[in-house]
Amino acid sequence: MAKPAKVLLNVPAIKADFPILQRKVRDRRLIYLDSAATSQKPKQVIDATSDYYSRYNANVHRAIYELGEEATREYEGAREKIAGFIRAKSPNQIVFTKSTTESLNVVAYGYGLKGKLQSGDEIVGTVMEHHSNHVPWHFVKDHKGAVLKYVDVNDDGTLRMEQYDELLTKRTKIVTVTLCSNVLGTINPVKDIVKRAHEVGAVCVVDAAQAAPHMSIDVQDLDADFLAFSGHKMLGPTGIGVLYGKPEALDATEPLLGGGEMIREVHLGRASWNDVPYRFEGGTPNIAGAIGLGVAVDYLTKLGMDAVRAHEMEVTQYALEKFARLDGVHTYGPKDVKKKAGVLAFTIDNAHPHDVASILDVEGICVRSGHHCAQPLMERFDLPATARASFYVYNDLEDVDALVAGIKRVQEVFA
Ligand code: C6P
Repeated sequence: MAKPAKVLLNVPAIKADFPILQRKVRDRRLIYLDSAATSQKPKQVIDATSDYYSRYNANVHRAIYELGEEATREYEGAREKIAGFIRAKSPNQIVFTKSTTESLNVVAYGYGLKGKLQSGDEIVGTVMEHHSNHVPWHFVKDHKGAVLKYVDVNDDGTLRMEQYDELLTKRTKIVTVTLCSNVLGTINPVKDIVKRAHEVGAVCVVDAAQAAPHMSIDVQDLDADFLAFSGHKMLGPTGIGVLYGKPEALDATEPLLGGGEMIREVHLGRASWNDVPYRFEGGTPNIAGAIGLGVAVDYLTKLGMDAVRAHEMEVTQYALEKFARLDGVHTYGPKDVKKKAGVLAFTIDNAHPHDVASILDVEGICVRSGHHCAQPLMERFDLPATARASFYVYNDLEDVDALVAGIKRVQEVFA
């Protein structure tokens, strides 16, 4: 029997809000441990998107009739909620994109490639970034001659912070880092990294894809210049993401997409841009997605982000203790839950991670296996792949117990 959780979140009540968690997989209770890939959605979010389509579907910022005004009000209302959620000074600092990937590409293209960077200027990333925070900077290297440098990771999965002392120079123009690793779960000291970037006159671009869903973020306190996250990992719909930027950083960024809504005036052969954030939202946006994300933010706010984080710390701590007692099972990343989010990458001796995930699937347990779109990190740890369990608000200690029982089953198969 799992020990009862401290009452941080009312998990049974939360589970009841998620229609998918009521279904069975292979005749077993669904145990969803892949929220780092994408979270499940509560009925409040599902209803909000369907309500938009069934009651007030119209384009935004274009129509003066009632439906159009209603859609615009809800879409802009979502922007305000998201600004409040990350404590941005103004909703105008919130750009809707389709994902973290798009947000980071907007910055790499518009600030890096088309912005003020010169050949030989340096971009400092880290070895633990997701491919979305590697590849866009490769474009800046390939097309602008920027030089890429990386901070390495200690064996315990924390960043080698002392390397910033050597890597940050007057040539550094961009420092980029993930707030939380999608493999190791490491929560990085981003406030300190932003400060160091500013000391050499660089901007800091923060990937908050794995942080925004799980902990409270204060962009003013972090002092980040840009910060990116995705709606679908934080109970919201797929196809909606956010780019936060300081006004001066967004002003210095060229738009990636040209088209409707992002312009002030268009003449044959020339055009001028609309104000931020609309300058970055060319074309009809994902209106239902933005509205759904606004409702996801309401849901998380009601739970309280500090309670969300405390709950996940408890589940992760419990999992780490249980895993430590399993012979032949290895976990990666910090063991101290104060430095780690609810992401647990693991390997089992003599079992390929894909086989681990397949056997767990038979038990109704969803975990991800593979390189987790973090190949440079896997190379650093000399691992071809790992399995990965990741926890969210609807997971409890019983889910961890089921995972541990599933791992024992895997070990029996490969004994
Ligand atoms: N990581 C995972 O299973 P998108 O796909 O654009 O919503 O998010 C990209 C992304 C960027 N940064 C980090 C730290 C991420 O974890 C992700 C997405 C998922 O780990 C899917 S690969």
